Amino acid sequence: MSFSVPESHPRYESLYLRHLIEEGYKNDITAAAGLIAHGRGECFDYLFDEITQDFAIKAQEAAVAALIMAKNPVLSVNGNIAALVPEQIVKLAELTNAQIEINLFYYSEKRVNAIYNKFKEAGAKEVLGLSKDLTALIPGIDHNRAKVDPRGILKADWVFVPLEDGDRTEALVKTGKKVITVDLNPLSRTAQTADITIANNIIRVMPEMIEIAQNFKKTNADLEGILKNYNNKEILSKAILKIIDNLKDKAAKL
Ligand code: PTJ
Repeated sequence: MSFSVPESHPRYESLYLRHLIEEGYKNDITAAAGLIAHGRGECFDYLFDEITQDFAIKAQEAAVAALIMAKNPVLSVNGNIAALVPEQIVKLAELTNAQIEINLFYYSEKRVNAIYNKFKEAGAKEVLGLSKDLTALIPGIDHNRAKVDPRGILKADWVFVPLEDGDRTEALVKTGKKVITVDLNPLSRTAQTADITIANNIIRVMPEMIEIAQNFKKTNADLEGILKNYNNKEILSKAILKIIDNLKDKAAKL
């Protein structure tokens, strides 16, 4: 499918992202429900003026610090992530020595293979989570998502799970793992359960996290201090208050 919207269109970027998600769907990468999830994300992004807010920068910095310091960091990827930001995931994995593992809510071998190929094309040296490698189980999940690769999520200490549904985050936290999520909805179960919640659009998060990782390395940043001073409840509360204040401001300006 070609994308014919002119760059001069005021909603060009948003429409282009929809196009990527649609293409993903047509190529067996994105689940049908991924289209709905994307629309929900768009709605919350409006409430944040479609820009990275201060609380998101704080969460992104803590997330990068955690991934760099982790013993076994894993970036868990699904169909929406493969459609929107495959190259940036590969880059962040390189910078943080993390593994990339496919883990799908709407599992099918066809989708796993299409997503695997997408990450290989994006330059990934290794991608875990092929169907034949899902030989371990995360307790507390009743569906396919429980199946993981013993080299990846099973032994991970920190797991990055962007655009996630809630029950796996809870199960991962229960097994003692630390979870970083990216979710524009600060009220979602995932957002409320994760150790670090980045309420920002994945399309902005990835390049910003890459830049943060590069800067942290260059400046020898105090990663332990950054992580120690991070308070996710405070960040979530700021995200929710931002929505309230923003709506009040907009209503007052009418
Ligand atoms: O590829 P699969 O089979 O693993 O399925 C992936 C989806 C996303 C369909 C599945 O995990 C799902 O149903 O997720 P949910 O429960 O809809 O949650 C996704 C969350 O991501 C929602 O709270 C959205 O607001 C949020 N979201 C959507 N797009 C973005 C986003 N957050 C950040 N950036 C986005 N671009």
